[in-house]
Amino acid sequence: MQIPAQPFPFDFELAHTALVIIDMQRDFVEPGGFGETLGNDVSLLQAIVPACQGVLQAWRVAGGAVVHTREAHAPDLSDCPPAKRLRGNPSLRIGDAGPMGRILVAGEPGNQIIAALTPEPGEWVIDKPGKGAFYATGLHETLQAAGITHLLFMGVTTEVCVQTSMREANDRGYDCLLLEDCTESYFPHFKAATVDMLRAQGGIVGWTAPSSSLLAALAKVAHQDC
Ligand code: C5J
Repeated sequence: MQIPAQPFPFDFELAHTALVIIDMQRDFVEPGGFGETLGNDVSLLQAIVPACQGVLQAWRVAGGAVVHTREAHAPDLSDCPPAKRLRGNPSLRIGDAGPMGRILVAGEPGNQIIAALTPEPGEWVIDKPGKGAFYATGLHETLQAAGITHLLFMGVTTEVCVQTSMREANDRGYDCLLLEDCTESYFPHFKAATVDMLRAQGGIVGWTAPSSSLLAALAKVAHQDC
């Protein structure tokens, strides 16, 4: 399959490609969660949910592999270095009681993936203690065992966990594409800068494309299969 993308068309085989959905968890996306409590406008993140849902649905119909990640720490915070915990907003740190349970702690209500993107059986769900999806998760080994060589990224936030994960993947040899309208930041200028820098210099980290390009390619394949 090939889709129009920047800086040039992106080629991939469905059987060797996974859709990676980064941290679409309630605490970041929903009103009343951690993100909003810190003063962020979560409506920016909520705005991408329909596009993410559309891609996820089409990707599932096509039979592609799906990875969901959550930024999540063990309840005893043994996987949260003080260097991470002690930065951020001192009034609400990782592990503190927040409006939807303990902040970024596995199993808490706010740590769950939003209902619109609930993982289905057979999809990989990765709890990651870092910003990147590859640090201390075994994700690389899982993808290698499944023969995955190409990754399509969606999720939040663009300049933090999405960008970090895409860079980690690029360094491990994956061809990566970011779906531009399926990722967002609390800071729109950070998203814009991230999208620009990822695809700069001939695709130094990877490719970017609107989800409509992917959907059109998937629809074409579905039509050929009929
Ligand atoms: C993510 C964050 N998921 N912004 N986390 O980007 O701290």
